[in-house]
Amino acid sequence: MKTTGGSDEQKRRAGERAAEAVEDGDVVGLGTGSTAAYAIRALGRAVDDGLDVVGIPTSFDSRQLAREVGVPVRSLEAIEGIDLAIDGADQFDSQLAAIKGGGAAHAREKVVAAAADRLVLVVDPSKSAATLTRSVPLEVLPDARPAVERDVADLGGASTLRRAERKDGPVVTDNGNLVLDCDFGPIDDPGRLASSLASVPGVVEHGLFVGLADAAYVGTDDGVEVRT
Ligand code: ABF
Repeated sequence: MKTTGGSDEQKRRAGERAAEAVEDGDVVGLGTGSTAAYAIRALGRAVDDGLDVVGIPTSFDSRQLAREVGVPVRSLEAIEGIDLAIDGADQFDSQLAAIKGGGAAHAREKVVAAAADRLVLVVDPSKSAATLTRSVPLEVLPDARPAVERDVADLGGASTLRRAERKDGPVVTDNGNLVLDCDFGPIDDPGRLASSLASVPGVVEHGLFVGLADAAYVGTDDGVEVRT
């Protein structure tokens, strides 16, 4: 997966600090992306040392990684709740509203985040913004794409179909859908845009996470800054 922004060391610090917050017996949401991957690897080492956890993957990739490093996984439908979800973000603001979906996994990421008692974002400083400005990913039913593009335009956005980097064709999500990256310019009211996007028929899920995150662990060059 393409990674953005900060250094691997910053990402590693953020991910590993979040893994330290996991307690024995926890059910943990396992996020997607390069920063969350550091948390999953750290959890694997903790499991080797005797930590008892169950991981709930947010994507095919996070499931594969968890299996490789020895974190026991279960599916979301098999559990009753999640203690802590650890996940990356593409951009976040001072209210901890976030744009996610750079890895095309935001639908399951949001379900896992909503089911969790706590969501910790693991990020590097390049993700921090006073106002959210990045394109908002929409997971869209393939047949609904033209209709969704028209509705996005009515909301003041410009959509671009996400294309696969190494293949000739669109990105297809783990759920068999397409991704539209929608540029709304600076997003002054993320909550209002989130409500509008949630009501567009054919949008399976949008990548605005508002009121879900409890903390952001920001990996820096010499430590981790915890924002709440
Ligand atoms: C997932 O991976 C996404 O929601 C977000 O788009 C991306 C962040 O990746 P990285 O940590 O590699 O920047 O969490």
